[in-house]
Amino acid sequence: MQVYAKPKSIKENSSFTFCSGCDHGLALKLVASVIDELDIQQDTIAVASSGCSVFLYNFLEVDCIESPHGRACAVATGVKRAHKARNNDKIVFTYQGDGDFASIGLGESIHSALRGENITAICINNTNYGMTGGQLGPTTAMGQITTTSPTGRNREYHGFPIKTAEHIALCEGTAFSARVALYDIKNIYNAKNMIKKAFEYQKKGLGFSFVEILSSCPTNWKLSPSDSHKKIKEELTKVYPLKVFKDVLNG
Ligand SMILES: Cc1ncc(C[n+]2csc(CCOP(=O)(O)OP(=O)(O)O)c2C)c(N)n1
Ligand code: SF4
Ligand SMILES: [Mg+2]
Repeated sequence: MQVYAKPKSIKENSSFTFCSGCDHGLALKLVASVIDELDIQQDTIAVASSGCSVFLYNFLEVDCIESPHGRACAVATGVKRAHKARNNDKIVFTYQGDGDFASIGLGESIHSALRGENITAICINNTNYGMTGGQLGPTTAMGQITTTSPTGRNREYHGFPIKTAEHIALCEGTAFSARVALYDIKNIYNAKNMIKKAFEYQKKGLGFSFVEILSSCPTNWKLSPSDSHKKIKEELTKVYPLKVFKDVLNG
């Protein structure tokens, strides 16, 4: 299993333009490795959205389509269904931020899962609106300081964060829902396996598959890359446990 070699599904001569230490690059590399391993590069369509995840189309060597903020699962639904109707089934996946998937696009996301759309959604949960300057997002943890919660998220003013993978698992149309992280080698390998499983379940036609990736945003967290991973390991996994929440083929 290759993790560090350049996958074929990453564009030649491209170098990631994410901030130093950002997990977006690693997450994209894992997605590309899975596409290579499943030999589906020619049959895959990626749906990008707004936020730092949008740059996927600069790096992934697969067909990509851009969607408005939050609407990736709706666009993916249309792309998947239109190809299927022409007997030209494709592997269709979204690559979205937490603000995108779980706030502005929550309706599209949940209803795609409820309908059991046979697509895969990958959500990069960096606990803030990264691209726009680190504002409080739906997944900002209690007490977490952001540019719009300078004294920390609190129950009275902001309410509680959403546990996305758990919510998606509750939808009857969901075939697979898991949360992973990328702070060490063991977790990186596990993340890759979970992404692979999500794509395989789509290939089998089992329904909506979802992987939430706990990811670093060193720039907005104002932490070094290694302290960002420490924060994920020691703080965020307590709020957001790393787990498979639903797997229709394994109980
Ligand atoms: C309809 C709409 N509203 C707001 C924006 C501005 N906007 C662009 S990126 C972004 C934040 C994205 O945050 P997230 O989805 O968590 O992705 P991240 O950058 O953290 O990876 C916002 C609010 C937009 N592009 N379109
Ligand atoms: S703002 Fe955050 S999520 Fe966006 S590229 Fe920089 S570190 Fe990554
Ligand atoms: Mg985000």
